[in-house]
Amino acid sequence: MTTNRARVLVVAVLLALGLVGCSNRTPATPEATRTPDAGVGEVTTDPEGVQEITLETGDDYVFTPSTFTVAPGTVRLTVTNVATQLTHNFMFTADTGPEAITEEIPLLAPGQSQTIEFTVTQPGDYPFECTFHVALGQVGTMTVSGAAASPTASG
Ligand SMILES: [Cu+2]
Repeated sequence: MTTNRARVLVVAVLLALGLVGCSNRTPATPEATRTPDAGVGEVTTDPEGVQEITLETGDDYVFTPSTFTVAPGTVRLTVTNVATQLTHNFMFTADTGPEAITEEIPLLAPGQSQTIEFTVTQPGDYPFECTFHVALGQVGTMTVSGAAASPTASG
C-alpha cells in the first residue's frame, strides 16, 4: 500500500514537471549552424521607400537574424530556406503584435525563397514563427520603431 502511494506521488510529480515544461511558451532559441549570406538581415530602402530585408533559415530550425527592426511603412520581407532537408514557413504569431499582419509564407521547401509585402503603422514588437517548428524554438521578433522611415534619397 505504501509502495502504491509512493508510485502515485512520483507520477504526480512527473506530471507536474511535464506541465511546467509544456507551459513554457518561449523555448530557448537554438543556435544557428550556418553563416548567413552577405546582406542577409540588413534592412535597405528601395527608391520608392519600401524597406527590404531577407531572412534565412535552414536545417537548424533558426531564422537568421531572429530579430530585426524596421520603421513604420511598407516592408518587403524575403525568407530564403537554405536547408537541404527541412521545410519551413513564416507567419506572424496571431494576436501578439500591436496590429495583425496576415501576410505569410505558408510553405517554404528546401532551396526555396519567397517574398511577402505588408505595411505596418503601429510601433512595437511583432513576434513571428515557423509554425512547424515553434516548439523547437524557431521564433523571432520584428520590431517596428517609433519613427517613420526617413527619406534616404540623396538627390
Ligand atoms: Cu521551421
